[in-house]
Formats: sequence, C-alpha cells, structure tokens
Amino acid sequence: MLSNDTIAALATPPGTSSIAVIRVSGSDSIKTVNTIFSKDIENVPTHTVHLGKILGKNGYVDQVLVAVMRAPNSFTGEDVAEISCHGSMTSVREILGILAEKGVRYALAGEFTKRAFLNGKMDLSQAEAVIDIINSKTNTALSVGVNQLEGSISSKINTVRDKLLRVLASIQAEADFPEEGISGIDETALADDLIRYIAELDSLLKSAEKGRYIREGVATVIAGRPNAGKSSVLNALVEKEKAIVTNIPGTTRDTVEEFLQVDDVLLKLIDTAGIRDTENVVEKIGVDRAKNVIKDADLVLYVVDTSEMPNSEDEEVALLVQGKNTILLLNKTDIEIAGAAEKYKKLLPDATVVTTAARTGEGIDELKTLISDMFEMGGIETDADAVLVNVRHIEAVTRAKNAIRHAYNSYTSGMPLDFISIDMTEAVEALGEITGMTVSEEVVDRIFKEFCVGK
Ligand SMILES: Nc1nc2c(ncn2[C@@H]2O[C@H](COP(=O)(O)OP(=O)(O)OP(=O)(O)O)[C@@H](O)[C@H]2O)c(=O)[nH]1
Ligand SMILES: [Mg+2]
Repeated sequence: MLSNDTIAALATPPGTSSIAVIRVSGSDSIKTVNTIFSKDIENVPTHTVHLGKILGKNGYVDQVLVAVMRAPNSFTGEDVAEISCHGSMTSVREILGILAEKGVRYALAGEFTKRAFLNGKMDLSQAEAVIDIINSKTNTALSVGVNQLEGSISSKINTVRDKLLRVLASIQAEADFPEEGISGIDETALADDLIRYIAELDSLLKSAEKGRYIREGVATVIAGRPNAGKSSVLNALVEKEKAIVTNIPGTTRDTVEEFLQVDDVLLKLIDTAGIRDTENVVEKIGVDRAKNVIKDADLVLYVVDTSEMPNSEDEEVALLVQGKNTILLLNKTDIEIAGAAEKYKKLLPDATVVTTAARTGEGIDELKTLISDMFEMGGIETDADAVLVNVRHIEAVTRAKNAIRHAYNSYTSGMPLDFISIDMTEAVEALGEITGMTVSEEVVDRIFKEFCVGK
C-alpha cells in the first residue's frame, strides 16, 4: 500500500498571486527537479533553498526558489522539493507540465498528508487536524486544530488506551492461568479502575459539546410571534439586509440562516416564521419548521414587541422555549407602551433580558456581548485542553466508553473474565481508530479524500 512514486501539486491556491508553491514529493523528487533546474541540487544538504531557473523545452520558464528537504525530515517523510515560482497560473501549469513529462504524477487530494501519516510523521487525528486548520473559520477553531496537530487528542487517547491495555493484559493472564495468580488482579481495584476510565472518557465527551459549537456554530434561533421584529434582529446582528422585513405579520415563511462571529464565538443564526395558528398552507409549514429548530436550539432569542401587550401567541412561544437557554429580547423599545415589558418578563421569569430596538440597532451590541460571555471559548488555547471536535472521534470514544461500561457490568455480575476481555479489546480498538493504530484502509481513504489537492 505504501507507494512512493513521485507526486506533485500546486500547494497554494490557484489564481494570480505573488508566489505559488509547487510541492514535489517521493523518492525521485530531488533527482527529477534537478534535471529541470539550472543548478545542481542533487547532493545539496537538506533544508536548503536554491535560486535558479526552471528549464523547459524552449528555454527558461521561470526564475524560482527550490527548497530541498530530505527524508525523513520533511512533511511527508519522503524526499521533497518545493518550487516557489512566480504566482501566475501560466508558470504553474508550465512547470507541472514539465514535471509530468519527467514521469511525476499529479497528486490526489490529501496525498501528501496521507503519505505523512503512512510514514509515521503524524497519526490520524493529527492529519485530521490539518484539514480542520485549513477550514477553520474562527481563532478558536484554529487553536483547537493546532492543539490537535500537536497531539492533544492523541496523547489523551493514548494515555487511556495504554491503561486499558495493561488491564486487558492482566485479565488475559488471569483467564489463561487462573490458579497461578500471576496477574495479581485486585478485584475491587479493577472495578474502580473501570469506573475511572469511564469517567475519563466522559469528560472528553463533554468537551465535544464545546467542539460542536466550534465546528458548527452555536445554533441560535430567533423566535417570537409574527411582526415582533425577528428578521430585523437578524439583520441588525449581521449588519445587512439578509431577511425580508415588512410590517405585514407573517413575512418570514422559511427559516433563514446566517453565520456570525462574535468575538471568538461562531453563531449559526436562524430566523424563523412568527409562531401563530394559521390556515395558510405555506405559513403553516414555516411555523412547523420554526417549532422544530427551537427544539434543537443551543440558544433562543425570544423577540417580543413591547409596543403591544403580550397575547396568546406570545404565551405559546413562551411554552415552546420552556427549558431552553433563552434570552428575552424586549424589542421596539423606541415605541414601547407602559407596562408591556413587565408583562413579557412574567412569561419567562428565568430568562436573561436585553432591551433592543432592532430598527435603530439599539441594544444589539449589548446582546452580542452577552452571547459572547455566555459561550466564551476562552482558555481553549491552553495546551492542556483536548477538545473533541471530530465526529469520527466522538463516535469512537462513545463506543469505547460503552464497551468499558459493559465490561464493568459483566465483571461486577461475576461473568467469566473471557467476556470482559472481549469488551476491553473492543474499547482498545475503538480508541486506536482515533489515532489510526487500528483503522481500516477504507476509513483512511475516506478521511484523506476530504483534503484539497496539494495538501
Ligand atoms: N419602531 C420599531 N419598529 C420595529 C423594530 N423592529 C422591527 N420593527 C418593525 O416591525 C415590523 C416587523 O418587523 P420584522 O423584522 O419583519 O418582524 P418579524 O418578527 O420578522 O415578522 P414575521 O417575519 O412576519 O414573523 C417592520 O415594520 C419593522 O420595521 C423596532 O425596534 N422598532
Ligand atoms: Mg420575519
């Protein structure tokens, strides 16, 4: 499976730029680049950079810098030559064409990183971090990716996995030679250990919630009765006319989504149809959609119209957001009528309250600060934090935890040690999938397909 034919690809984005980098990796990379370069770089020391020209059939193509990195001290673990040429696609195409004539193959998506993984330069969770870093939309996502690349997840997983392996070894010894007592299993200690491992995996799974916020954004649903000003709130938050605003109740029918970064928090804002009983088929579907997204919301912005007293529709919304993390937005304060605010507060006595006038933008900054404080991800930058962001990792940790729980139940109800060792093996394998120790080729291929070409 380990092919090390020489591959090349543009490592920088296609288009016009000041420079473009073509990465060439494989056992013949330096030798091949040497044949098209004006200087002899075949035997130059590793990690050196050389100025010269690329030679085409009809003479020089471009003046370039070639960086030479020799195996195993390169990103892929193979010999690598990186050609920094001028950032014109003509030059890039020309150089890639010359390389192809010399037998260099165009790299597949993620092939450089896949080679790095196969050559033991990084484990699978670190390779996945490379994708996360490339795709990161916020500073937090970036720092979580960098931590993961540095091994935060791997080291946490490996620590637990090593402990499980030790337990597994002693269980197997005890099962194989029960009379000899060589394993030295202390029965209460074993049960306690299993509980502790479950707790360790649980705390890692708790970090996954934070991870989901980082990956997908905090699902923030703007809800309320028709005409309360929900779409105006969305527009004021994102500072553009994203949703249609009119004075006709029932303007918004579908859910309208927009991402917004507030400090280091990524919000997935979802504007919804005003909640009311309606005979209109289209509006009815919209109201059902609104109710559904409220159910899955991480945060609800419950918008009310203080220019009117609460009515039965407001009461219905209050019931729907019951038990949800909710901010009550007392909107239209510019035309507020006396006593309305107090009445609205009574509908949701536990909610945090913000006063806004979405039409003028008043109160919107306060709202942003409040949300940012609520979901502040600060502190994640510390290296100690291993945050599970990857769905594949979450699934594997969950499987490992369930297997250990099963082992614990079997053990405490006196099942034979063989049974327990099966569960423990499953847990060890599940954790091994995260770093790629026990992972199928198919999974590896799927992961690297998510990459872009050149990475
Ligand atoms: N005076 C005032 N008018 C507002 C304010 N916020 C919204 N409005 C007006 O209220 C009307 C309804 O606003 P929308 O944002 O469309 O309300 P909505 O809740 O999205 O309404 P539906 O989509 O129909 O459910 C529009 O005429 C807005 O200009 C405010 O803070 N003050
Ligand atoms: Mg609307």
